[in-house]
Amino acid sequence: MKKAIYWKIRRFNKIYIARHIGADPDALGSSIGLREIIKETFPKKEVYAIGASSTKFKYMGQVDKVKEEDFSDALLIVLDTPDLKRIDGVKNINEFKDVIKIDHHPAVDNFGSISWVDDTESSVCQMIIELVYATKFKMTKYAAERLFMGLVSDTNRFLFYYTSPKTMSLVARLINDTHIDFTSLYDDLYARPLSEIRLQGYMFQNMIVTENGFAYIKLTDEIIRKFEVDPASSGNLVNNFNNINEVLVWVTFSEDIKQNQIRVNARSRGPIINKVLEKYNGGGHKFSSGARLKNFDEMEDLIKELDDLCKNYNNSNKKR
Ligand SMILES: [Mn+2]
Repeated sequence: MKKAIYWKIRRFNKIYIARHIGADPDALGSSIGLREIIKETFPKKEVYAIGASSTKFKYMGQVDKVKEEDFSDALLIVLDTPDLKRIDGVKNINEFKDVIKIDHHPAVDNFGSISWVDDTESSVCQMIIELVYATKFKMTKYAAERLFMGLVSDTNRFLFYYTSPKTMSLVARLINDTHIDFTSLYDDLYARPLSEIRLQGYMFQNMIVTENGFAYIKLTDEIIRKFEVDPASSGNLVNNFNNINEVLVWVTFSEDIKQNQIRVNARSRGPIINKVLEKYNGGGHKFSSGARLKNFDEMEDLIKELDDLCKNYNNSNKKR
């Protein structure tokens, strides 16, 4: 599989690397990292990392501005994106001559003449490191930093369950080979503005926790503005609510006036939540999913369903 990916990339002179909308460090790190790796290995190729640029994660590197042109002789590589509709910057993958999919989410749409999908992988950054070490691709220090940051971010500093011995050995090899100063990278990844910390305090104080262990917080546009953050970063705070004894599943609902939708970020430390979120224009991993709602009315249905999920989970675990 990895060798086939290498040979396919080798065959194309023009390559576009895409990832999901609402880019996170894994999406940015894998696409920008892979761009640098392909360019280092094949300096004559035209390689672009596409999708909207991210101010929040600008330390991950620059994306390329490309005009919608003729893609008919180009290869498209889609990273970290399980479904066609969430590919950032690509309306129709059929415009490209060929497509490769590399992802660690449970598959939603099957696409690509080569599709390397493995949901036991911690991150797509991990998969790119593996790809380099299994082929003749050349790693660079810049790419290694991006890949390290994406992997660390997606595993929440090696905390999540899909962190494996393979994760650890790949990271050890990466650091050994490239001598990246990895501890200094944490400043970029984890330094946060005071406004966000204050919002987090508000969320801890005001989240509602049901007797079944379901916790949620509704963040209206008014509150998000008051704390001077944006709907995306308020949603990302969901990651800081793990390890609470009384909470099994927790969700943030952030109102996004510009997009006219409610961003839903959900996490779990037991019940499998992605199947529920899929019904609400979303999806993701078993214990980490998201969705988009049209309005706060839809929120009530989702709250009910996730609360019931927790209730059933508690009941079935009691019986054992
Ligand atoms: Mn990812």
